[in-house]
Amino acid sequence: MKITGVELRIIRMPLKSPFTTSFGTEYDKVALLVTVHAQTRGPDGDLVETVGWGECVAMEEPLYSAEYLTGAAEVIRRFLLPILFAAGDTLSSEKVGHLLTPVVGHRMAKAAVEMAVLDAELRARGVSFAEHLGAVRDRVPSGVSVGIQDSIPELLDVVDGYLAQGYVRIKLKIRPGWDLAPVRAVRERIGDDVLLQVDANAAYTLVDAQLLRRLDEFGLLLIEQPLGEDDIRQHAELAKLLSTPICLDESIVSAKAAADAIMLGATSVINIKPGRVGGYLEARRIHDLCVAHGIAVWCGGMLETGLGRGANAALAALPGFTLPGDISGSDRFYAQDITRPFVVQDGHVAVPTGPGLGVEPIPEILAAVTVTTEWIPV
Ligand code: NPG
Repeated sequence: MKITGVELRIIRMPLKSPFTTSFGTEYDKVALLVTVHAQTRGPDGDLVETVGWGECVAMEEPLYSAEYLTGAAEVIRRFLLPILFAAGDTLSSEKVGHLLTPVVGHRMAKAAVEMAVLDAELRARGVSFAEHLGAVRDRVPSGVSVGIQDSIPELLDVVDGYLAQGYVRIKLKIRPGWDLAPVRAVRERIGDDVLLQVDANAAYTLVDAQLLRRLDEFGLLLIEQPLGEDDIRQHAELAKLLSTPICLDESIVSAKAAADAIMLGATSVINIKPGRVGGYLEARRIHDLCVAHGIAVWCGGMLETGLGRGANAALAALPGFTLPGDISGSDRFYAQDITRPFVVQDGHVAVPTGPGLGVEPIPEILAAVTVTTEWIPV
C-alpha cells in the first residue's frame, strides 16, 4: 500500500450533558480525525484507490495523559507522516508500529495513524476490523460510565435511566470526597446483582489505602486506576490491602507495561484502550498476553465518535474480553453521531461487519461539526 495524501480534521461535538471525572469536566468532545488516501494493488494487479479513517483519542488538554489534541496533530504532521510517506509502496498496517518506533511515546498519535492505514487496507481487501482482529462474537455487552454528579439523588436518577436503557454494567467515576457515599447509595439502589465498578482516574495515593479498603464492602467488580499512572509498584502494595480487584488503565501504555504490572501483582484486570497503547494491533497483543496470564480484560472508551466506537466494538469481540466494556450507545454522549449511530439493544452493541471499520462519516454531519481541515500531500 502507498499513501497518496492525508487529511487532518478537527471536529467539535457538543455532549448531551457535561461529563465530570476526577480530572475535569468536559462539555464538548473535540476529536482529531485522520483520513489516509492510498493506493493498493488488487488481486489482478490493478491499482485500487482506498481511503481509511483514524480517530485520535487525545483530549484537548493533557489531563488524562501527557498527550493532547493539537500536540498529537503536530506530531502526526511533522514526525509520523514523513516516515510513512518515505516507506512508499512497501507500507502495510503491520509495519506502521515498527516504522514509528524511533519517535518516542506519542501513542495516541501513532494509534490514530495506524487505525487509518489499517482501515484503508482492510476496506481494499473487503475484510472487517472484527475479522482481522480475531473477533468471536457479533455483539458485545455494553457498560456505561457515569460521571461525577452534583448530588447523590441526581446520581441515582442518572443510574436508573441507564439501567432502564438496558446497560449491563455501571461504572461510577469517583474522586476524594465523592467515593464511599455515592457508591453506597448506588449499591443500595440497584441491589447486589447489577455489575458495579468504580474509576478514580489516578486521584488517590497510597496514603488513602484505608479509605479505599472501605469500598470492599460494596461488592465491586473492580476499582480502576486508583493511583497515579507511574505508581505500578504502589498499586501492587495497594492490591495486598484490598479485596476489590485492581484494574489498571492509565498505567498500561504498552504490552511491556502490562507484562510488568501483571508480574508485580499490580493488576488483576486490565482496561485496554487502543489509543492509549498505540493502536489496535498493540491492543490485541495485550489481549493475548492477558489471556495467557488469566487476566480479565475489557475495552475502555474515550468518548469516541462512531469511528472509534465501531473499532472498539470489534476489538471487544475477541475471546479474552470477558467483562463488559465502556462501549455505550452513541446516544450516551451525542445527540447526533458522525456515523450511523450505535444503539444498545438487550444490553449489547452490534459489532460492525462491513469492510474496514464498517462505518463511515456521513458527509453533511461531518461538515457541520468540522472546525479545521488540513491536507498533507506526500
Ligand atoms: O464511554 O467512552 C466512554 C467513556 C468512558 O469513562 C470513560 N472514559 O477514564 O476511562 C476513562 C474515561 C475517559 C474519557 C478518559 C475521556 C479520558 C478521556
